[in-house]
Amino acid sequence: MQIIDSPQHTRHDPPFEILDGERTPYFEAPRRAAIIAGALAAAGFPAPTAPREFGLGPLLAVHRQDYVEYLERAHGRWVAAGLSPDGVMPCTLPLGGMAGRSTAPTAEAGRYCFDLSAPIVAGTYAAARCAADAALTGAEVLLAGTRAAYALCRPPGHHAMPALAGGYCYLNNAAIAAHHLAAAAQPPDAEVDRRPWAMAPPSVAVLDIDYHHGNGTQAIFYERSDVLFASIHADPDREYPYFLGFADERGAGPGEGYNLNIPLEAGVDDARYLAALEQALEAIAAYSPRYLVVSVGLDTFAEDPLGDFALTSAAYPAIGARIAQLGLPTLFVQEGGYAVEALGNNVVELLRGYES
Ligand code: SP5
Ligand code: ZN
Repeated sequence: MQIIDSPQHTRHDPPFEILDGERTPYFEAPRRAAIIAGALAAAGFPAPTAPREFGLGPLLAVHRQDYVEYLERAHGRWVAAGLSPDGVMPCTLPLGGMAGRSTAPTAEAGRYCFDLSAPIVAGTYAAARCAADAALTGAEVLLAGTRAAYALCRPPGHHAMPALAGGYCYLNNAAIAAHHLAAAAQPPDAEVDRRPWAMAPPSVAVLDIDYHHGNGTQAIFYERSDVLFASIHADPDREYPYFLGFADERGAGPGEGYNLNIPLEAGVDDARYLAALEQALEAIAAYSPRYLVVSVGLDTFAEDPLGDFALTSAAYPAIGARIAQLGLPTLFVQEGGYAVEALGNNVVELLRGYES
């Protein structure tokens, strides 16, 4: 198991977010990554390697260029206009046909963000680029033939849409890595081997085990058949992100049938969760991908302040072991998890379960 960290992450440290109408200290804080890194070291995992820099190319394969350019300039423009140095946050949203053309800093903030949990501070862009590079470095580790890698990405990514930030996410690290793997795997040579199954395109599965639905990853791959997205999460009928993640979202066009959502009720325990995981992994096995990317959220833990599942720490080694049974080269990408006192141990347990 190769570990890749994202050392620029400390530059992203927004003071607050607005949750259910209340100003709240920012849950997705730098100490999360420090705690995970400390727990991995204490458990004897190899020392993390630094990400290599990939440039903009792999980002622009899943994000719109004007959005990435916005992320880079947003904080500077905002502060230059005399707005709060605490960070860029929308306050007027272009919904219901109010498309508009305004280029005001506050208008841009609304155009490129879907909630009040993704403020942009001075170091956000550098941190997000570093996290995406960590995921890409993990993808390269798999392409080089190593069985598994863990990218300690911060900020996380799975809520980030092609041109929208939200839910602590700016660049969709897992989607960027999954696309990189799908693009790198060479299609079989039809001239050499004409068997129908040998002509199938190389493919990647993304398994999202964060408590929240990975709306960004779903949206990015919704019309594609070369990346299967499977997600187990709190039912959006009661939980964030509310507007995506229902079971009837199955993909569209050429991607129809390549999106699997398993929304769950409150109070889900270890056994119930493992049964849902079984369903997701059976779909992934039937798809026969060449690589697996796992969006790892530990906010399924019973003590998590944002979740309502009831998983114990004993669930995580079982989840890791069951994922390992797929026998696929696997890239773990860190997403959420806010019960900080248990977060490091739960990541260690998941990865140990995978390696056992
Ligand atoms: C990466 C990730 O896990 N992002 C999660 C973002 C969740 N933001 C909104 C959460 C809604 C809060 N309502 C529940 C409050 C429970 N006290
Ligand atoms: Zn989450």
